[in-house]
Parts: sequence; C-alpha cells; structure tokens
Amino acid sequence: TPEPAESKATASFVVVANRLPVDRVEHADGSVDWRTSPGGLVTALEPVMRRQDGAWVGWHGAPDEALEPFENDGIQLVPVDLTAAEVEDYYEGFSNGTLWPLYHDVIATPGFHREWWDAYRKVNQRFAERTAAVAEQGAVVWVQDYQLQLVPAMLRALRPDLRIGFFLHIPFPPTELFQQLPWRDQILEGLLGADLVGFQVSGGAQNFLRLVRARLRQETHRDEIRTAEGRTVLARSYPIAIDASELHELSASEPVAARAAEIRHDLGDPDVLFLGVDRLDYTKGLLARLQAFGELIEDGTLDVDKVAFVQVATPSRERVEEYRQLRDEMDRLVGRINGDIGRIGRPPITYLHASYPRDEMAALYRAADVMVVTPLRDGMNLVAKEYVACRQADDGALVLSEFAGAARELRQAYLVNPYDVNGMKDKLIEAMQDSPRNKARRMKVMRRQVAEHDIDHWASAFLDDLGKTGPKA
Ligand code: ADQ
Repeated sequence: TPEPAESKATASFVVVANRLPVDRVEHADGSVDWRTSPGGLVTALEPVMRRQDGAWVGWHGAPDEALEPFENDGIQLVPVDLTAAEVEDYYEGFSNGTLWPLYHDVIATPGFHREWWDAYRKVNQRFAERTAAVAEQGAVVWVQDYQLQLVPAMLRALRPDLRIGFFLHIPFPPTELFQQLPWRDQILEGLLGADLVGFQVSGGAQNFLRLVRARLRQETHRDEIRTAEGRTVLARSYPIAIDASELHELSASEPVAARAAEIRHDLGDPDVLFLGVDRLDYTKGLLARLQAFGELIEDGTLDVDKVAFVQVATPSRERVEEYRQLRDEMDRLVGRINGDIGRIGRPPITYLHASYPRDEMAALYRAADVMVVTPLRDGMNLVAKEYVACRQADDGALVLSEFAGAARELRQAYLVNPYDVNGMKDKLIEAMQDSPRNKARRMKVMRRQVAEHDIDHWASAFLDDLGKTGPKA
C-alpha cells in the first residue's frame, strides 16, 4: 500500500459509484456550482454519510477535465477523472454496450470488444485507487453497480483492512448467458473481492453462487462462499426501495392534487388515463406496450374519445447506437398510431421526452388510472413502487411485467408477460374494468408493502449485514 494515501485518508464510510451525486450548474458569470442530483441512493445514504464522515467517489460527468475533491452539502466528493476516450470505451462501450444488454437477457446484442474491456479494467483500477486513498483504516466501502464490478478485488488488493460491500442494481443473468462473456472469470473474481455482494432478487444471488461454484470451483454453503484464500463472501438479495412516505405526502399535497386534476382536464378529461414512465431504453418494453394500446383502439375495444395514454420517455445514452435506433422506432410507432387513429384534439398517445421535477411526477402518478410498467427485463423498477406510493384512496391499477424485480414483491399487480401482446391487451382491459373493490383490495396490500419496505430499510439491511462480515479491523 502506498504510504502517502494515509495522510489524506479521512472517511470511515465511502460510497463508490460511476457518477457523483451532483450535477454541475454553470452561472451566467461563468462560475460553476454543484447541485445535489435527486435520486433514491443519495437520499438513502445522506444520513449515514453525515453521521460517519462519509465520502463519495465517482465521475463528475465532464470528460477530459481534472477536478480536485470538494465538499457539497456536508459530503466529501472525490472526483474520478475520465478522458473522452475512456467515456466511450469504459462507459458507453463495456458498461452500456456489453454488460447492460448481456445482463438484460441479450435483448440487444452485446459487443465483445477487447479495447472496451481494457478501458473497463483501467478505469476500475483508477476508482479503486481513489477509494484506497480516502478510506481510513477499517472503513466501510460500498461499491455500486455494473460499471464497477472489478473494484472490490482491486480495492482489497490495495487495502485488505477495509470492509467492502457491492450492490448490483441490474439483474445478474442466468449462467448460460453470463458465460458468453470472454472475461467472465475476471468479473466473478472482481466481485468476490467484496465481503457482501448484494442483488435485487434472490434469483440473481443464486445465478452468482452457481457460477462461482462451476467456474471458479469455490465452495458454497447456502448464501456463503469460502474463497481460495479462506475468506467468507456473502451473496444475498436486497430489493431496492423508495422514500415511500415522502412521496405519499407529496402526492397528498394540495398543489399536486390540483395539478393532477389539471393534467386530466388538459387531456380532455378521459374516462381512463393510462400512464407509462421510463428511461428511453430497449429493456423497458415500450414498443410492445404502445402497440397493444394502439390495437385496442383499432379493434374497437377502447374508444379513442374516452381514453388517453401518456408515455413519458426520457432519452438516455444517446451516443449508443441501439438507443438512437429505439428513439427513431418510437417516433415512427407513436406517429403512426396517432396519425391512423387520432382525432382532432384527441391524439391517443401523448408522448413526452421531458425530465420532470418530483412534484410533476407525483401529479402524473396521481392522475393515472392504470400505470403500465412492462419491461422485458428490469433489476427492480422504481416507477412501479412510486405509483403505488402515490395512491391516496387505494384506487388505480398497476399493470406490471413478470420480468421486473418489483414483481417479486408486488404480487397483487396485474402481472403480464411483456412479450405476449395479446396477453398484454387482455391485462390492460382487466386492470381498467376490474371493480373498485378488487382494485382497492390489491392496492392496499401493495401500498403496505411499499410503505414498510422503504429506502432506509433497504440501506440499513445491507449495511447491517456488511457490518457483521469481513475483516475485524
Ligand atoms: P432505471 O433503469 O433508471 O434504474 P427505474 O428503477 O424505473 O429504472 O428508475 C427510474 C427513476 O427515474 C425513477 O425514480 C423515476 O421516477 C425517475 N424518472 C424516470 N423518468 C423520469 C422523468 N421523465 N422525469 C423525472 N424522473 C424520471 C436502474 C435499474 C432498475 C432499478 C434502479 C434502482 O434498471 O431496475 O430499480 O436502477 O436500483
């Protein structure tokens, strides 16, 4: 371990994630400021960070720019610099062009490029080194997500005194798919550097345990792995959650209620409002969902004068080819449906690319009668939980893909196979026509589930388990 790191080491709790939890704000006079970016992870970890001299290690979002550590809202932020070429190969390439599609059932074809892998390794090493330099003796380190799967082992090599946790926000794939990866063993070994590896659902943990046994010949007993060097690594599921009470209260507020009514009015006061909210991503099942809705109008099951579908789809990863393609396909599909079956003042689909503040999101959720969440594969899906949390009178209905992690917990949703367009059409109708009594019964159970398992519960479940593992400092 290089000694100079010792002098700067000040944090007893370190979060390591691809991005820092801040966005850059540039003022008219050219000065630069940082604003905490909204997000569940930041909200959940802020109190722990403040209690414990926390630091957050991550990229600041500007390629080819070197930044010194700084403080924001009482949290020490430790920037990791990336060159434009590294953003292309490590982030857009290996993270979003290889791992993302591979871990989501190869819905899109993963690219296996050696130069992407080289950049991934190099950038992971840099994250590990930055972390090693800020973590004090015996500190707890929590590494986040698929962009950083090599960090646990790299960090352990530098700092065997640390307690290291890792959490994967996306699915961990079936063994047959994972084994396509030319660097499969390196990824497994990278993760095994942690004391605790967390997954969204138990199926992910099981896939991981199976691979570790089959490929690395490590012994496992239930959720424990004995590594070759005699360490114990735990693999468990921790379904991520939301700040349910905050969102419920926001949705109950007078301005949000008024805005929800206004949204419905502006849409022409439809009898039934369907809503979809997603990042514009091929895993989210947007095309089949809108196709199902369009067909229901075309075949006369739904009346275009009485229903409306609002689809919010925020563009993301636009430098990756598959995302550009999807955006074009969506433009075509929505244009065709609206052009074919719309009437003046009645486009069946209102399609929006905007990114909204929390209160507008709450108003949309509150306004919707049927929330449509139909990903082809999703680690968890927070939108489904957010809709449930926003219910005020246990009205509304959630149509949810079986292939979202959230379907494990939200059993009372109208569950669908998103590959089955006819099945989806039937479910949309069932969700819409079910009796208020049935809807209330289902929603009540789900609302309790979401309220009782909130984001604080998630973070403390993980950190409590992590605290019981690893080296005794
Ligand atoms: P995502 O794939 O981004 O997350 P999701 O869990 O639905 O998917 O989270 C999206 C978040 O962004 C939600 O909080 C939602 O409210 C917000 N959002 C979406 N569109 C928005 C818009 N137009 N304006 C404002 N906010 C918007 C990944 C995994 C998921 C996993 C999460 C957390 O893919 O499976 O649930 O991480 O672990």
